[in-house]
Amino acid sequence: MPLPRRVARTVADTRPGVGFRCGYAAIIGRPNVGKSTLLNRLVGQKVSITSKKAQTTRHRVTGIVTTSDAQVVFVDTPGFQTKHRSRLNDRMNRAVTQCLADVDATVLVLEAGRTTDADRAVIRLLPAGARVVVALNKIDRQKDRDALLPQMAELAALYPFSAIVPVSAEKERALDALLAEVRALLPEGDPIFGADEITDRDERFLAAEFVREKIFRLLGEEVPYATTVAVERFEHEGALRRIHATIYVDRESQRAILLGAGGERMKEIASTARVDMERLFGGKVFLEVWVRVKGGWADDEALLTRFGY
Ligand SMILES: Nc1nc2c(ncn2[C@@H]2O[C@H](COP(=O)(O)OP(=O)(O)OP(=O)(O)O)[C@@H](O)[C@H]2O)c(=O)[nH]1
Ligand SMILES: [Mg+2]
Repeated sequence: MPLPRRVARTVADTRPGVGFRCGYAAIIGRPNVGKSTLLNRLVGQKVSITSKKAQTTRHRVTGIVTTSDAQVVFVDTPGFQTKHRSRLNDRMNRAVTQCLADVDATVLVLEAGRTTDADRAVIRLLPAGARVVVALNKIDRQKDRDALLPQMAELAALYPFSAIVPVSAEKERALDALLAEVRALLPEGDPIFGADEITDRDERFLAAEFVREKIFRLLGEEVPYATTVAVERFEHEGALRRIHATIYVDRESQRAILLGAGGERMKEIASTARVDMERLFGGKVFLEVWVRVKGGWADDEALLTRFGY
């Protein structure tokens, strides 16, 4: 799916013209470094799901930031991963490399204080001549700021980065400085999206993602990775949205874990997902969630395509 290059019809609150910059910026990095948290904090709303577990993000998700002098279309990507092989993981890694070729700039997210082999594998993906800003994230965990200097020196030797900015996505520290560095790498041009647009993903996609987020947050280590979510029906009834979602799992035993005793866990997944939907969509949501077993879905090319991967 190519990134759209359309020109917005009406752009309120912005002053396109001389000095206005606009473009796409990929957010890449190994799993769990805080890419999606960073995207959400830059945008000011949750458009990309997050959790403590690695490999939460599975799709390319855009988050649009429009200021008086720039529009940056950030593209969150799945954590690039080198350990587990499945067709799903192959697709996710491919989404990262394709995205790198399509964007004007890249934000490489690393954890402040440590550069791992997995980080170095991501740096090797960077095309020669790419414009890349490093976000050294989670500085709130870092007591000693001087400890970042050797890491910054090592990074500078690995790739000619345009800038290295220590930030905290969660505590919203230095995000303006990061945004300014990204803006400087974009071409001059008019905005692509309207000033009030925050993502190019539709409500149907976001609804499925919010359900998936709760599974990642509420369940243990196994089930989230064996799970995908599809929205089967999405209907508007006046101001009410009526949404029917299905959670697909790999095995029967996982269905029982998802449901929990008396269906309690399922109820919690659905009710917390509904709260997120109502907040983002700005209206009441009726959400019904079913669980189905579809063995081997993560290695079935036809099913992966049907599930939007
Ligand atoms: N302390 C601290 N934690 C953070 C910060 N940013 C993100 N996190 C945490 O890091 C964990 C992973 O965050 P995500 O945003 O889901 O990470 P990701 O890089 O998108 O992960 P994948 O999608 O799995 O590749 C979550 O528990 C976040 O709360 C930060 O600035 N400080
Ligand atoms: Mg993510």
